[in-house]
Amino acid sequence: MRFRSVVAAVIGAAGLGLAAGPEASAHVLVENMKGRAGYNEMFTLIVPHGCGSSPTTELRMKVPPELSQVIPEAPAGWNVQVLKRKVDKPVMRSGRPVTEVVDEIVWSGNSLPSEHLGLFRFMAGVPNTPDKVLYFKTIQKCAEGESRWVDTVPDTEEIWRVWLKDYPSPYAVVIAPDAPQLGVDMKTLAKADAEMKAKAKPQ
Ligand SMILES: [Cu+2]
Repeated sequence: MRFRSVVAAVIGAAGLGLAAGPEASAHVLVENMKGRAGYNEMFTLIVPHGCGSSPTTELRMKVPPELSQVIPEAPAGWNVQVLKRKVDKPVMRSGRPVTEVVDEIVWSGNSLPSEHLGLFRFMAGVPNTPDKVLYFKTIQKCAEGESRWVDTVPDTEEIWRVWLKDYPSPYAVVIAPDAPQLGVDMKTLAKADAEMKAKAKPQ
């Protein structure tokens, strides 16, 4: 039962069409499980069902420290909170040092029936670290009980082995993109911008 329910759940969630039955253990995952290096990427946390048949009332998602500019969406009827934490050493974000980073995103204040699909989106800056696995450990609180999707595998193991765990953490693997997000690298863009401004200056 166990292995088949994992496969059914993943196929259900990935296909977004097939919601796995309430008897399958609940899974939360990141759509596509990928993030393009250097992109401001749109991520979707997929909640294909609750804790057994109990509806989901809160999602608390840990944000990988490598991500920058994390901006969540509040689906209709849900509250969203961005919890921050102080960092010992300032880190660069958007070209300037910051001493606080986003730590968790909390969606709450609503009830998602177990037989309905929930999509919780956020945008985030993906680090330029291809092949890095970013874990989005998530605590799914339900009207009755909770599911802690926090199991991971060591970097030395293939990521797909996380599906052999009881409560696999949602994750996304950083991949090398085909092209820069804006279709041009930032250096070339900055140079063109400087040229444009120089031309515009009254002689
Ligand atoms: Cu599941």
